[in-house]
Amino acid sequence: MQSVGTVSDLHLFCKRSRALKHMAALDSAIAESDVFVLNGDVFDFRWSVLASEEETIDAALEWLDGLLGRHPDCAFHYVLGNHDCLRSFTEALSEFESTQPNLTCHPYYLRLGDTLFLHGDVAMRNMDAEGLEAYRSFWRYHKRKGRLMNWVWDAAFLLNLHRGIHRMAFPPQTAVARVRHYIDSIGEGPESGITSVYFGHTHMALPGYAHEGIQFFNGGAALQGLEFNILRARVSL
Ligand SMILES: [Mn+2]
Repeated sequence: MQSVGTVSDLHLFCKRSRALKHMAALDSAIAESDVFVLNGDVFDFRWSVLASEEETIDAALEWLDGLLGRHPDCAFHYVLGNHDCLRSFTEALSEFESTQPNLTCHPYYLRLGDTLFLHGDVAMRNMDAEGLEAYRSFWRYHKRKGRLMNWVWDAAFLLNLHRGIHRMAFPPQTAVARVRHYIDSIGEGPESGITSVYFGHTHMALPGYAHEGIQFFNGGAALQGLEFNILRARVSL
């Protein structure tokens, strides 16, 4: 058994992110983990408050460098999400990865023994690998949103509308069935020995949702007004 921790949807650099409040908890969780999975949307290039894309890339790598440096004995995995799969960032990240002994990056998913980690943007609709590729191709070249849209979302968060929006878009049964559809399509379903799946993206915390032989877990999101959990898995390798 290995102690594996995971977190998703920190949305660092988005004004509505509350991730910085959770840094001490994140460091403690990593200190107790042999393996730690960053499960996508760690950084938010769509809503970055920094001056430019380049500045956001630099700040993201600096943040990662600090994190990896503080925990040299932990094996980190970074599974990309839709908000951090920007081509310019993933190119810089892959160069950075080659200089880091304890970091491995994964564009779509990571399997550790009987457990699968994926960001969860496959919950948008029923997707196979090709469908996810099509969805991601939009985000790879996505430009940062301007002040007006940022203001609209600020207002939605103030009024707490975002909670209802996520709840309506992703009822647990629907989200989990779509994630299941994807993992079956890539041959990583229960027949292949998978028993647990960790995903994020939907911003709806799931403490363990049983669906046809698999337990699904979601830590929620470190955004204003939403439930957020750093999760711990016991993975048989
Ligand atoms: Mn996402």
